[in-house]
Amino acid sequence: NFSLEGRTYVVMGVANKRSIAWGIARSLHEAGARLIFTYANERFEKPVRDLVSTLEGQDALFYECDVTNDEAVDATFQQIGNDVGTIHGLAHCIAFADKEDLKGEFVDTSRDGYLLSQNISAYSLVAVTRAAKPLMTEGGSIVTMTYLGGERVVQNYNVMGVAKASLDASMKYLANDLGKNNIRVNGISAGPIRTLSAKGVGDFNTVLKQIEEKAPLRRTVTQEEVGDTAYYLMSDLSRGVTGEIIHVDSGFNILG
Ligand code: 0WD
Repeated sequence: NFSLEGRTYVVMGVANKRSIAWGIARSLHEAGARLIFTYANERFEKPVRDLVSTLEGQDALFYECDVTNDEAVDATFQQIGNDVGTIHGLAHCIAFADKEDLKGEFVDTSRDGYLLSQNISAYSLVAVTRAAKPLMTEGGSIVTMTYLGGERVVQNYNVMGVAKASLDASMKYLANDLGKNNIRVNGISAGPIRTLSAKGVGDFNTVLKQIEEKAPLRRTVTQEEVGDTAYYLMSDLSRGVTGEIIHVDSGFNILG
């Protein structure tokens, strides 16, 4: 039985209906999960609540959580613990870099720009995993969102590629630490999808077109397809899988 009925998952990073986090939320909802949403600041509260109100029968909870602030992260998960007790997993769908660092040459990246993207896009996984761990008393599954630009050079991805490399390595070290608690940690490497964050990447349309022309499946992927892989990673179907990166990218990563 691979239903998520009776399980609770935290989804971090819904900004709007195009967000990958929203695709994940819908897949987990359809599998019967109870959902908890966190957003970076109060600006996102109403839009996120409005979106979630479209999920029939979902008794969701909402919390503000700026992942750059350790106290905020700890306080959020403490509050979640008080409100629901045990959680069974967490979807980390958060990244940020200055737009000016997502074009031109990587060599021009400033120290501040580099550290900012590492802070929000990579260290945040460590901080939220540490805070969520005490709530995963029955074991659990943590899923983070990564991209091919962390494995090899992708034009314009620059500072975010380096942040994803750091995120990927952090995911593996966390998987090693938390395995003894029966908590699995994995990444989904999604192909390019048009979202708010993707707007910041220079020449994104060319990236999408390249997938349509060259990827084995000859099409881009959807938030729903990423969501269903997250569902697999949250469910017991994937119980032997940890420290892994699954590419949901129409096969683009196999090309030389
Ligand atoms: O092509 C794509 N869209 C891909 C995205 C391909 C492969 C991977 N990804 C990754 C992204 O790098 C990111 O890790 O998927 C994840 C989700 O990205 P998304 O769905 O493309 O982007 P979006 O809908 O913009 O959500 C990202 C959210 C932020 O939205 P805002 O509007 O605030 O930029 O990350 C969150 C925020 O909700 N976020 C934060 N959350 C908490 N604290 C923070 C913060 N400090 N900063 C950003």
